[in-house]
Amino acid sequence: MEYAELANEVSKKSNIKVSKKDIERLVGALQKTGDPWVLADISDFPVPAVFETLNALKDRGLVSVSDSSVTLTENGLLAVESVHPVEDFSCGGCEGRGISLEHFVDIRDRFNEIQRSRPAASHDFDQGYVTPSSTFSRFLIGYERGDIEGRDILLLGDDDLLSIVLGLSRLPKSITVVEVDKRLVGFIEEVAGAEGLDVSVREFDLRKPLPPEHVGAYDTFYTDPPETLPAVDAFVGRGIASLRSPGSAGYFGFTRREASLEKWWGLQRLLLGYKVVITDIIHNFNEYINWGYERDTRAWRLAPVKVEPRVNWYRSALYRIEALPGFCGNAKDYGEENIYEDAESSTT
Ligand code: SPD
Repeated sequence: MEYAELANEVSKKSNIKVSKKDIERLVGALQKTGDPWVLADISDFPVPAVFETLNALKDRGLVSVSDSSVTLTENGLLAVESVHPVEDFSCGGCEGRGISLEHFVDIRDRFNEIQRSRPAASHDFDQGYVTPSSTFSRFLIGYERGDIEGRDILLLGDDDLLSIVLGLSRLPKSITVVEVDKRLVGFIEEVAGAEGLDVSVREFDLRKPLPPEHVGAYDTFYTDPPETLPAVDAFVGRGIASLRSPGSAGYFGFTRREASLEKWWGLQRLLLGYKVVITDIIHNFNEYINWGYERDTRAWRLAPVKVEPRVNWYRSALYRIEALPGFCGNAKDYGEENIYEDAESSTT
């Protein structure tokens, strides 16, 4: 099979830049699973393009599609014989993040308990929150890097409830949350009251520039932006604007499920423009719990097989950045603009 030609065809049809390497990963994944969501996960390119590729493979008679799965045909099996199989050699102990979960176990256990009564993911705000282990690991890596203890920390959006883990640790100097969803503001305030945590929460829409008291006021920020470049610019750019000095650090998630490598390049150019440096990118660090409104999304409409995901399939990399002398952030006002969707989006 000519993978480069197929990549061009899919790029044209989906309006998403797809490479030969992307197609090879999908073909490798087809040798392991027929579940469309797991295929999208391990193929690591945007969902609309993954599903467009499956359609193209079907047209060529290389896969067949049933009510529940996608399967390589006999011709398909012959065609993919020479492709590198997709393997998962990640460490079971740390769930592949490279950070042992066996520290601060009392905090981990208390957080696991508290988050059980959290608000459900809201479609209105494109929410899809991460597993408690992912949230806890964000705290652990920040602690390991010296970005938590004695630090002023800003969370730009907190549907992952990191403020509660930080509060339980009692290590930061201050914890501030800006969050658009009233339900989450209420939940975090309620937990903070009940557990005696020092967390300040403010309802805020990140399409607006940060109020002046938050600019240049923090040592560390965390955020998990929607995946379009304008949204990343708004969330991460505001995070950078909130940093105090060179050496201050930021953490955020960025996926391949809704972002091609072209978009990753756009993100990295944007970061370099703000004069921050990328110190870490940890593959598949964040694992998202299926959000419950799958059937109302574009991904569902495009899926060649209409089965609900049986396992968590949406993951993102964790980026860590550090500010350099001369760094600057984003103060643009996006008004009511819809900055949350583009050709690569599919879970909104
Ligand atoms: N819309 C549901 C899934 C949302 C996941 N968002 C991930 C953001 C990563 N930056």
